[in-house]
Amino acid sequence: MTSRKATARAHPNIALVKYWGKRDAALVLPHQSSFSVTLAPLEVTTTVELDAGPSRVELNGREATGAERDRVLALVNLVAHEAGRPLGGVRVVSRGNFPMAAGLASSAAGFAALARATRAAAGLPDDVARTSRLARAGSGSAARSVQGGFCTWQRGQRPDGEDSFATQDFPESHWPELRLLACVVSGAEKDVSSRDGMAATVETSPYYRAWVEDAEAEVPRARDAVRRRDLAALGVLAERNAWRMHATALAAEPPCCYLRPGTLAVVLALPGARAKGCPVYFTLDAGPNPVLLTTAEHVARVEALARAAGASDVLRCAPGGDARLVDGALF
Ligand code: 2P0
Repeated sequence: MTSRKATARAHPNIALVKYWGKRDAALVLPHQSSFSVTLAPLEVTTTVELDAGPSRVELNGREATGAERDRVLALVNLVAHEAGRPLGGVRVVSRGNFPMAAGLASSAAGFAALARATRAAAGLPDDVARTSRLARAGSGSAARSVQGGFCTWQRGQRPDGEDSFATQDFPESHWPELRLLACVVSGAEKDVSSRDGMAATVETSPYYRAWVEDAEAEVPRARDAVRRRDLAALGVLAERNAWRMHATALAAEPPCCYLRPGTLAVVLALPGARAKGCPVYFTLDAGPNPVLLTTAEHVARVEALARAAGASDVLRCAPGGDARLVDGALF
């Protein structure tokens, strides 16, 4: 046994080929593989202390309760199982450095940092596959925030999920000029969570099977575009994958619509910008706020374009590094 307390930091990620739908809700196993890039300088820092008296979980300055707290404690229980001993009550404090209104899931970075820190606090050796599987149990997309750069989360085949985790395809240094601009067009809380939206889509969308087949086939193509640092190829692919995810969700009963007028104002401005020689493409998660892909050279122009189309805030990001242990505990 080494430490009883550890702190880790991880970046959120944005999927270029999205995860949308679980084949096993309890184990968080997806129907299809997905592919993403981490977003620096956005990050979440999480400190975990074991044997800390009654369990307490604090997320972004407030006490977590109910399902949110249960998901954190369930992850700690999985670590106790792997360590082969009880870990006692835990204290968890987690804080992000980016506004929740940006609609970038802090859960991906949060569960990746929690998985990394809890394993370290329990004295378990660093192991990216195990950490990714563990993060996945907290929130699917967190599997892809354990390593930096560009990662694939393989759906896997096994019912126990042991082969469903993310691995890094390219480190952040592979494409340092790539920029991702998170554009805030609406700060309103979404009506339907990703978890509920994807469950409804799996159950009721007549397009769901086509979505799964298409997305699975897009992953190697997206990887190839990144390998070649081909923004146009990646951008076209990211846009069509986002449209297809939303089309599948829109076809659910009742329809699952994450688009808002401000979303369309930004994304419909992009073809005109491209026609004028500005390389810019979008992707869109389960929310109204688009993320724009461009290169360092064009960032100022793309930000101006997004603001002119109505974005109230624009967060400039670039590919980030691995989830890592850090000094500077939060308590
Ligand atoms: C993704 N999203 O691939 C997709 C695209 C949103 C749209 O993963 O239920 O918070 O905890 O596994 O990971 C958001 O869903 O869902 C998500 P759970 P998660 O990034």
